[in-house]
Amino acid sequence: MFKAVLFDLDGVITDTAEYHFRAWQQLADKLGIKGVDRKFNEQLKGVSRDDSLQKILDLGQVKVSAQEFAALTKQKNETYLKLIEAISPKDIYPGIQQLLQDLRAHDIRIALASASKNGSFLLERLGLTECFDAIADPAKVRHSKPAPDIFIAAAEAVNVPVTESIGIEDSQAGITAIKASGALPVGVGRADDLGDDIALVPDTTGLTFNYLMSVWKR
Ligand code: B16
Ligand code: MG
Repeated sequence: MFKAVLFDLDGVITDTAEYHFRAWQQLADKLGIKGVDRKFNEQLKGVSRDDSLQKILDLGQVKVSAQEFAALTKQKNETYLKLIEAISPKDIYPGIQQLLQDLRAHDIRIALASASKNGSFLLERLGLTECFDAIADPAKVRHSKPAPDIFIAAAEAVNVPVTESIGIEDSQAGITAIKASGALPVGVGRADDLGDDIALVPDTTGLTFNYLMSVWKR
């Protein structure tokens, strides 16, 4: 039996992936960079704030100074924070609360493995902080997704070997990170985006405790 579940946040627990996308789109528009569409956004999901901006600047072949770079990431975060201003427990994706309860009832550890520096704030706003045994700090890991560091840190934070953990992700970068960590990946999304070599549910209603058990036994 698996001993821990390592959750991504944006796009798995709630729909903030959409707000990250809109905030990046606004910034790209201001910079006159075209092509930050939903397809391109698949490359940004799960990717840190700095790495996301770099990908957008590369797309537009735009170069900025270190100072401008910092100002742009600040601007994006301010836009994002405005977009999530009204977020509340009603925004938790369907099935997530039940899954968290079932995991707790079966004594499975629960950790957050989000790339987002807004992760703790969001869990608080969603009323989910108490449901988590640990929150891995993305500011403290050396390499961000697609590197495995945040998933390894999340498993360590709950004292479970990462190989006895399931990681849940909605992003290409995150699935790569889970695979590299040694945890078992479960994707929320489409095979076209996440690959056809992993357990996949189209949306979070498929993320039941029984489903995770069936995936673990495969
Ligand atoms: P922040 P996740 C990731 O969160 C998002 O998918 C990604 O779009 C975002 O750039 C990254 O967090 C950093 O977020 O700017 O709030 O620190 O999917 O790993 O939960
Ligand atoms: Mg995500």
